[in-house]
Amino acid sequence: MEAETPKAIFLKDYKPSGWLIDEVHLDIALDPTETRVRSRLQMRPNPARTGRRGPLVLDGESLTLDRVVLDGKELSGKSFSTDDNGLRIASPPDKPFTLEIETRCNPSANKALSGLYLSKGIYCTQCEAQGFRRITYFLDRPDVLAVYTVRIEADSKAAPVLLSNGNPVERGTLDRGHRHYAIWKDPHPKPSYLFALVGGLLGAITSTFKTKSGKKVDLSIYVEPGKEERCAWAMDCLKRSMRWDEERFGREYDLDVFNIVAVSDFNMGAMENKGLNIFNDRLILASATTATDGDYFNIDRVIAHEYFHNWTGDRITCRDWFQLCLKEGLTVFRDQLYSADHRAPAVQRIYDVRMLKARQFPEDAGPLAHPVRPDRFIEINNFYTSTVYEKGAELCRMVQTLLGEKLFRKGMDLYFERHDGEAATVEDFIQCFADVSGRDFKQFMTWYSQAGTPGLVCDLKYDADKRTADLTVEQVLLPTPGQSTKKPLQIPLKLGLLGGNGNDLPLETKGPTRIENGVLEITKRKETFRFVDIPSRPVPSLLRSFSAPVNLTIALSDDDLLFLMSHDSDAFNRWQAGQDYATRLLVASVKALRKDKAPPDPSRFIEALGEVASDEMLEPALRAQTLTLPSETDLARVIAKDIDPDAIHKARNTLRRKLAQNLGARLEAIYDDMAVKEPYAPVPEQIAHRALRNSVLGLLTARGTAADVARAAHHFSSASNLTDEIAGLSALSETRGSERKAAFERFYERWHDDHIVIDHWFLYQAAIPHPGTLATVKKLARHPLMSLENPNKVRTLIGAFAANPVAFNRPDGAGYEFVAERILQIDRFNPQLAARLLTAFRSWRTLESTRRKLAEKALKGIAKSKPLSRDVYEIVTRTLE
Ligand code: 0A1
Ligand code: ZN
Repeated sequence: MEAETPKAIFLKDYKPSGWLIDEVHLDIALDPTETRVRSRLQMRPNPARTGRRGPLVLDGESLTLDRVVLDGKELSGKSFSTDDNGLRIASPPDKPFTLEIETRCNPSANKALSGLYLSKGIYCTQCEAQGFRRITYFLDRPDVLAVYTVRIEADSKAAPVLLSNGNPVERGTLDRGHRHYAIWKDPHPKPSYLFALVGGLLGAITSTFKTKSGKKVDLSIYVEPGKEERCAWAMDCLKRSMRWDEERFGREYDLDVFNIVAVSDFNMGAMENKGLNIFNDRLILASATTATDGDYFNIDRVIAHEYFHNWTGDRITCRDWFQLCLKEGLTVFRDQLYSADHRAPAVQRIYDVRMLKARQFPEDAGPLAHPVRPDRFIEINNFYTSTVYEKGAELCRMVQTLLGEKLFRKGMDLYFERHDGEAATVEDFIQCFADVSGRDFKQFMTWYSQAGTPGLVCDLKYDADKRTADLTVEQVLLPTPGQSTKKPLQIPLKLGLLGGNGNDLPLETKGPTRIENGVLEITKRKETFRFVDIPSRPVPSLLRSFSAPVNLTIALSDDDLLFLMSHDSDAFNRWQAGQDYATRLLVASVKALRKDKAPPDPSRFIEALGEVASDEMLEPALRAQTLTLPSETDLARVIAKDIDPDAIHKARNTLRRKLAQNLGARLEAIYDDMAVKEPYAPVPEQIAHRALRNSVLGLLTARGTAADVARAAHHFSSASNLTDEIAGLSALSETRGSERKAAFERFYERWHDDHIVIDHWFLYQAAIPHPGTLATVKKLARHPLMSLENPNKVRTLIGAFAANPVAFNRPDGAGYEFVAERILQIDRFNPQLAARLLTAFRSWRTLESTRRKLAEKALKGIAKSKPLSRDVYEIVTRTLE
């Protein structure tokens, strides 16, 4: 908690560290309340740091200091001092020296889950971004790379498993077997944020992997004893990830062992500590009855992500925290490519884009907008955002689109070769692509420094006499906080022009326009491109595969959209056309509702959707995506101001009901056709069938006849896997009868002993789109299985409630008040989690005035509370600015 107003740190102030640490020896004696840490550091002045060096300041927080020894001599109290932020040694030698420090910390008291803490009796660490300083005094910054040797000592019974980074070196017993120790050595220099340690009573599954050069690697996944059987999928994902990185990027693993540990209390999804990844257990444990297809997919994606960090993050790390996207954007891009190789690429792209638009676009359009590489922060933990991760990935993808896959790979090879073992910058990364291609990336760099989603306003004019089509493209770059004027960007616009029969016309441009593989390069604020030899008025298909993170506008008629829905050769854009049509109808319906007017007639859209849904030539996964209407949050984003969440909900639900009423027989046929007869397996074909069948189930249940509700109830109770069970529960959660209550009761009885599965029970109750949900959530907040100290539980109940547009935005403001109170409560012990929850308020200014005022009142209440963490202080002030 901060006594003074917290201060921002700026990218422009970056300076290399005055000292370097080459070697670290840690000796850690684990104890629940008094863990002793002895650290021996081989240090030297940094030759890269010119000018006066001053005192040596080591970062440290919540530590008890017992001893400081410099080159073998214990320092007296006069030669050093400590405060809340660290240890200061007044005059360190101007040559290499050894510094020994002995401290204690208290893992049981650590509810912030940063540093060393206990999760259900397991000692574990989380050091990114600045958790290492809560374990020992250190130069806790990513550009200080050292080789670590770690000795861990603990009670043999309480912590039979002792793990750290790198390779195991030695283990042994002490105190007649009551205590024991293990020594680990990591030969790869790494920054402190990649340090990890685990100690506890854990079960494990093991396997081996042979790398492409024939080296054997021992793989282990450690979990709560008794849950080993649920690790098979995670192990399979790990091996596929290891193989994939060899084949796709030529990256081989570089230690004798690779360990994964699953813990229940974790602030994020997982962490890429060198050779010892630590995971939120919901992203490891899976079985047919305890994990949904979505869970299986996320496990695969996150295991891959953390594994890929071994090269993009660990071997090459970040010079400073402003460069976070260097490892995160690139690693997300790599995990997206991996996922795309495991399912239909268009389905993966739809998934990526849905996520980007749902999470990043609202961030970029609101008070928390920041560049992919921010230039200032108060608390770095507030910048693990969708902008850094997902938009960061889009920037890497654009580099690939501009260069083509081959050159992109060449650039990546150069990056690995040139910067291995270094702490690099975004400039270093982009330079590699400039060097392999001979192209200039100067304008491209603006993507890293300029916040906000560019608008791309397009217009196509056809001239039948000249047989030309003129495409005008204008970039609309609105101001964002701290950036009032913007520069035009370099935008790869992938496109096609569809002729009368639906085929792509050859793209011939006039003049020096760059168009390669259907990609037009936009560089100016406004520009017109002429396509020649066009026999008849074409229908434009723009931004194919979502080739850039922009908001596209082009005036297309309903007929054009229907034409694209059925003919576009780009599967992504075929789906997009359906979404655009639905959005158009829904936005018009919301307007009509608020003016008491009749909504537009959706029958042509419904008919077209029916065609796509039952088109057996189309992959079921794509059909399922097409049947999923834009979410209420998507619609709010498009409407952008004076938002009435109730009207949006009503418009969307009405369209869903009409869809089911008009397409009833067809949907019922799909429901029957898509039933999976084989035993459950998380394979693409089954997943796609379940996805289509379950989205149809949702629509049919929205129709609301007794038979529809009975279908959902039967779907729920007869399910043989969690995917179907949850689909049934979710469908019933929006109905009003006794079936809903019975289903939630039954689910509770069945799963109350499983701390992961029961989260669905909390979540689906918190997500019911009704003002009464607040009362339910208040009651659930007092449920014995609920705990604000567990981040998953907070996200699943409070987070899901805050993401429920109708309930959170109750017109009386009680939803805001409830969430604001929880934020303040959580901020006392877990600032990161509190600050993340607070981002639920980020779109408050777009609400209609009554709600806007109430949200503002709740935010101001948070802002004036004392004490506030740096984390919450930063988010609340930016949100209100
Ligand atoms: N680097 C991890 C994410 C992560 C970030 C911060 C954490 O604690 C504050 C934990 C994990 C990743 O990208 O997976
Ligand atoms: Zn990551």
